[in-house]
Amino acid sequence: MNATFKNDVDLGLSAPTKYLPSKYFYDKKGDALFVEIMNMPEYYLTDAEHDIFKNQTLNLISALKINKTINFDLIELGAGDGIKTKELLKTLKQLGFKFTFIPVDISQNALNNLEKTIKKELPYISMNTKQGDYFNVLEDIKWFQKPKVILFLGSNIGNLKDGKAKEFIHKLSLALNVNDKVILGADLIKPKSIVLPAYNDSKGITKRFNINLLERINRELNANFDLNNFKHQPEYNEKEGIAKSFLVSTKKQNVEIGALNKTFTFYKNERIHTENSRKYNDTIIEDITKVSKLKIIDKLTDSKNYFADYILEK
Ligand code: AVJ
Repeated sequence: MNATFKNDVDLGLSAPTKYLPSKYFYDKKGDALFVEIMNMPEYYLTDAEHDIFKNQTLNLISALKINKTINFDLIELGAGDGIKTKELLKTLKQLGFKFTFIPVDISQNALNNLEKTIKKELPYISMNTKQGDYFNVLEDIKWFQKPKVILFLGSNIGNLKDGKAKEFIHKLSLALNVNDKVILGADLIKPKSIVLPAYNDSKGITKRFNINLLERINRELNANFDLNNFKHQPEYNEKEGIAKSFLVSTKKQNVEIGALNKTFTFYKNERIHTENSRKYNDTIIEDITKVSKLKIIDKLTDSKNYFADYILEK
């Protein structure tokens, strides 16, 4: 894990246009900041998808067309704090469905937190956690024997460029059997006045989340980033439907990364691209899924029409 982090940091900061992969946001501190992000008023995504899971639980379950007599695996990719999923777990159990909940996350810390809350609040749920990168985990779940329902919520797919997202959906479909289902959460394209504040909140939580990536490099790779010399810069292009986050060097500076034995130079106003958060419409989702064997069989949206959960079937 640390070896790939080190290599990825080296690759990204040596590139002509500097970047860092957004998956490295999620260390212990990043997990806690992301929970804060999900709770802030500007971050409408969580409330919108929660609205679907809370107020349309029965529609969601019937769209999945699950056979009540057969045990299935409910596998969540990128589990987070589970607030939305708990609505589904509770209702499935009440209705007498038989399943094992398998949350997957890159962060073992996030999985431990989730396991604690589920054990406390829904002790009757059978649960196995799995740590790993989404792409790698697909290789393992391919061999699971039971029918599967995959949850890929929160517009987590939005961190992937469309090409990567296609590849991911294709790989996901290869890990599934005929009739298996996917709930794919996608934030919908909407005006900048709504999207941008979600990535530029008034309390500066997103800024801390972004800057934590540099702090993590300082901590884990023995680097000397001066955090005061970088600022958080979010952008949203409404036409493209992509929110992008950058860290901007406020002056010319050198940064040493001990673990790499290298010095990196940042020019004044030079940017490090740290994240893409793609927004969607039906056409984009159709394009991303069409190369795979997954068919869109249903779509649920929240009351404000901000967010959609697409139901895919193999
Ligand atoms: C977890 C990838 C869905 O892109 O909206 C939140 C992460 N980044 N604020 C998103 C995030 C900055 C989030 N996803």
